This record gives sequence, C-alpha cells and structure tokens, in this order.
Amino acid sequence: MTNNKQVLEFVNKSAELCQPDKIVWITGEEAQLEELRKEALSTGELIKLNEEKLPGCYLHRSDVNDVARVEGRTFICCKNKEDAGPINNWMDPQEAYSKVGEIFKGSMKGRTMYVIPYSMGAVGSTFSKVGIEVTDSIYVVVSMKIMTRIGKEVLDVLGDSNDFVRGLHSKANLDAEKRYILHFPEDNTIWSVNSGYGGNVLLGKKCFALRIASFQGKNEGWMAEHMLILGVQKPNGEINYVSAAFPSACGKTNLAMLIPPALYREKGYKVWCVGDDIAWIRVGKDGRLWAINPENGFFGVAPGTNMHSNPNALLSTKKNAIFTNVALDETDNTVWWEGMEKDVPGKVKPQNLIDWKGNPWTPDTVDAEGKPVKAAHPNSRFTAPAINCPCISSEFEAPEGVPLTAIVFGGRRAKTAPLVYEARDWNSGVFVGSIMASETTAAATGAVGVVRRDPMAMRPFVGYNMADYFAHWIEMGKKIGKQPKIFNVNWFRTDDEGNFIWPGFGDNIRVLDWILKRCNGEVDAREVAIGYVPYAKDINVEGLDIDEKVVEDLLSVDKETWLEEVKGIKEFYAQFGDRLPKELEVKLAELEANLNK
Ligand code: GTP
Ligand code: SPV
Ligand code: MN
Repeated sequence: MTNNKQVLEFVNKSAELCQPDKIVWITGEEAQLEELRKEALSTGELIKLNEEKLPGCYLHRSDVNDVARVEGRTFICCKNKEDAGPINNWMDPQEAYSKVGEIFKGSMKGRTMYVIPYSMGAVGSTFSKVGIEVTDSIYVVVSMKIMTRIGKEVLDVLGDSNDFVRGLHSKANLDAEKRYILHFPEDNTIWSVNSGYGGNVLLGKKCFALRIASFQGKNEGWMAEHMLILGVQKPNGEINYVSAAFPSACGKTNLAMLIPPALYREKGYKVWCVGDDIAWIRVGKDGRLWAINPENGFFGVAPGTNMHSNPNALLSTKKNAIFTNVALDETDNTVWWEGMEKDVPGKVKPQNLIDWKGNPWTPDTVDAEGKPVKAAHPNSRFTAPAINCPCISSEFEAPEGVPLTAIVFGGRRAKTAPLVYEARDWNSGVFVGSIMASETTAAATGAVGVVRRDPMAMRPFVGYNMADYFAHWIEMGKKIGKQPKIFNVNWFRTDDEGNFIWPGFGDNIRVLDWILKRCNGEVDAREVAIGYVPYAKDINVEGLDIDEKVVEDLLSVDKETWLEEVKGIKEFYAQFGDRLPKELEVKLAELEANLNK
C-alpha cells in the first residue's frame, strides 16, 4: 500500500517482534471493515445490535480488569528523567524497549496484525498529523475508523515523509500486571500492551493527540490540549468560539453539545460542536488563537447520557456506533445504562438485562457484599462518528480551525471554586489553569471522588515536564496578538446535603453568555481576590428555580477555604523546584496577598 521505507521498516520490525500469522493493511474501504466486523461477531468480540433501532451499531465488552485508563502504568520514556517531570511516571527508553519488548515478543502468534494508517485532523490539511497504529485487535481497527480518518489516502498524503507517529499495540493476554502504556516522545513512538480499553489502545487519542502532540507542540510552537471546542451562535447570527478544559468525566462532551433552554433558543441562541475532547491550537496569521479538533468521532461517557441531559450525544450514537461495557437489553437487542431512563418519555428502567460483564441483571441484583450492582460500568462509553451529531459545526473540518474568543478551565469542586470567574490577564489565566483541582472520576482506575491537582485537565496527558508545559503556556501568550480571555467554571458546587446547586447541562449557556459578554465588553464584573466574578444580577436565571441569593452563594469566594487552597498550591508547586516559571510564583504570591487584604 506504500513504498515509504520508514513505514515499511516500522511494520516489519513490529512483525518480527510480535510474530503475527499474517499482516493486513487497513485500506479504509467499507468492504474490508465489514469483513472484519463479521469476523469479530463470530468470535464474540463484537455483538450486533438491533439493525432497525441502531443500524450499524455494536456492543463490545472489555475484560473486567480493563475498563479505564491506567495512569499508574502509563510512562513517559525520555532520555532524562527530569524532562518527564515530577508528575509523570518515567522509564529510561532503552530499559523500556527491552523490558516491554519481552512482553511484545511473540504476542501476536496465531493472530493477525492490522496496520492502520490514520490522520489526526482532516487528511492532508496543514494542521494535521499522521500516525500508523499496528494492532492485533479488530475492536481497535473499527474504533479507529470512527475516531480518526484512516486508510490508504493517509499514506498517499504521507508520501516518503518520516513525520509520522509509530504506535504498536497488542492485547497480548490482557495481563494487568504486565500492562504498559509507554510514550517515547523523542522517537515519535507509542507502545501499548496488555490492554483493550479505548483510552489505552486507540493510540491516536490520548497517547498521540495529547502526550506526544503536547511535546511536539512545545518544540514547534503550538498547543495540544484536553479541550472541547464549541461555537455559540448569538441571535444576530454571529458565532464566537470557546475552548474548555475539564478533567476526564467532568462535562466536556456535555458542554460541547449543549442545547440551550427554550428561553435562549427562542431568542436565537444555538451551540455548535467542533470537538468534545481534544484541541490543537495555533497562532493564526491574524495573531489570534485558532483551534482544530484532531478527532473524527466521540468516545463519550455513556452513563447519565439521555434525551434530557444530552440529546445530541445520544442521537450521535443511533447509527454506526460502538458501545463498550454498557448493558444489553435482550428484549429488543438494544443498549442501556444508568441514567438513560429519560430516553423515551415514560419509559421505565428495564427489568431484565445482561450487565456489562455478561451476567443477567435486574434492578435488585446485588454483589457478594449485598451492594447494588450497576448494569453498565461507570466508565462505559460510546464511540460515535462526529458527523452523526445534530449540532456538528460547519467548521468541523475547516483546515485552520476556528478562532478562540475565550478559554475556559473547570473541574469538580464541591466547595472552593465559584460558578465562574475571569482571570485578570493571560498569565493570570495560566495560573488559574495551573492550580486547577478536581475530584477524580471513573475515567481512570483508582479511587473516585478524591480532590487532586489537575492543571489544565492535563495531569495524565502532558508528555513532558509539567513545569515546562506551564512555561510553554506563558511563552504562547507572548506570541498571541489578540489574546482570548481566560475563565474558570465549576458546575459542581454542592449544598449541605451534597446536591448540585447549579442545574448545569443546557443551563450552562447562561454562564457562557456572561463569559462572551465579558469578552465583548458588554458587562461589568466585581473584582475579588481570585479575579473577576459576575454580579449576581448578571447571571440570567429566568425560568430557573433559583433566586439571586443562591447565585450569590454560587459566586462566593470564601477567604479561609482559599487560604487552605493556597497551601495546597504551594505544596503542588514545590515539586517543580526551579523549573516552575517565576511568573506563576508571582501570581501565587499575589493571590495570597489579595486574600489577606
Ligand atoms: P471524558 O470523555 O472522560 O474526557 O469526559 P467529559 O469531560 O467529556 O465528561 P462528560 O461530558 O462525558 O460528563 C461526565 C459526567 O459529568 C456525566 O456523568 C455527566 O452527566 C456529568 N455532567 C456533565 N455536565 C454536567 C453539568 O453541567 N452538571 C452536572 N451536575 N453534571 C454534569
Ligand atoms: C478521558 O479519560 O479523558 C477520556 C476517555 O476522554 S479516554 O480515551 O479513555 O482517555
Ligand atoms: Mn477526555
């Protein structure tokens, strides 16, 4: 399929190591993919769903010990340990190649090795980059088809170039003790073994488009971020684009596909989705920041997705989608997950399902300790083509992307962070991003609900030293002629009973509205220690069961809580030693002084 010597060498070397029975190049043609889906049906790797209700859709179950990203087993393998920084796990590249090479050795015996040429970004566009993933999993092939642009045309565009990311993946025997997700940023190489879970094995996504790309971006003067991109269309037809970084399972897909409440729709507001997880951002000729979504599909969290919370996401999954670790409703061969009740008005929870592990399930099913069992895994996901999304932006494939008016950070904080605040300037915004903290979710293995620092929502995804990543943000600020304003949001403040105070979802347009008004100089704000917060009257709560007093509470900045926060930030910053940009130290000192005023 190609004469590119480097590509051929990479594929041959991979085959020598893994010793597959045969090698199949993925052309991207539908007939080949359909053959592979059929093969996966025969082995049980995929389960065909109801062709009338969910045409072209499949269910996949991963191994029960393999349901989320494994941050503890994810490594950055660069020559100098300091270049990986204190947040990343590090392994010496030579040691990594030889140690994990032993695990890959012969891992594809009796199997087929698939070679997937793929493009992150529209094929052939100047902002796009090419990857080659070699894998022994049909699930990976058919998922990569949805999540990226694959096939021969990618190789045609690559030509003789050596500028491609080499990705080697083998399920091996799914041994969790020998699971490794390795990144060699200096070699443009990714090795993933003993996993079949999306985030660990769809190598174009987190591994390439964030970990490797963030390193490339630092060297080449652009940014790879864990951000959604959306356009807000105002009644006059003007569209402003916003990118937003929230940690995993903290609301990016939901915000990216937001449907405004009736009040806003009637006025003419509409939200367009450009991307729901990753943004590649560059300074355009006009000096503004321009962002593309390098992906071609959504790998979204299933639980909680319903026709009320996120109809656009649910509708995106109605054809040619793959569901992973959700429940199967055998009565009509469709899928189900917790929080889908509102899918069909009046539809009640199904009584008899097959749960994500393949066991019979009823709402009364309990585990050995008597605890209720979930039908779908909390990190069960759908893989859906972006073109299925009813609100996909007309600029989705625009080669240079869309210009950013605002950048938003956010996380899950029960108390500290107000509903929204604005940073004073670019460097203050970088500081706001760098001090982000959020409660952990089911998207990664480990405890859920523990607050941890997750700067720019990139803690698990920066492919180099986090301090240098902060410095890169500051450097980028100097290159941008017209800097977007930077904000922080928190949809997750809770009352004393632990209930979310802010309604969230579609009503988040009320906050976006304020953000854009600030960008256009249409509304005043109140200066507080951490930046600017809205006057309560300026957050439109018309039609909500919330009064101005509640909004004031949502916007409050508690001095004692924030002084505690400062302590946590100091501890976090201390790990970076001299490598931490001075600009951030200055901002932290300013914050502390402001709080003590
Ligand atoms: P990744 O795909 O892991 O990067 O996640 P994501 O950031 O795209 O998160 P997603 O939009 O899938 O939301 C994850 C969870 O947060 C779901 O359970 C949602 O129901 C919940 N959620 C999203 N937006 C809101 C909101 O505005 N308010 C509240 N309370 N919950 C929300
Ligand atoms: C995330 O965890 O941030 C995801 C899903 O978007 S994964 O692809 O598994 O990383
Ligand atoms: Mn994500």
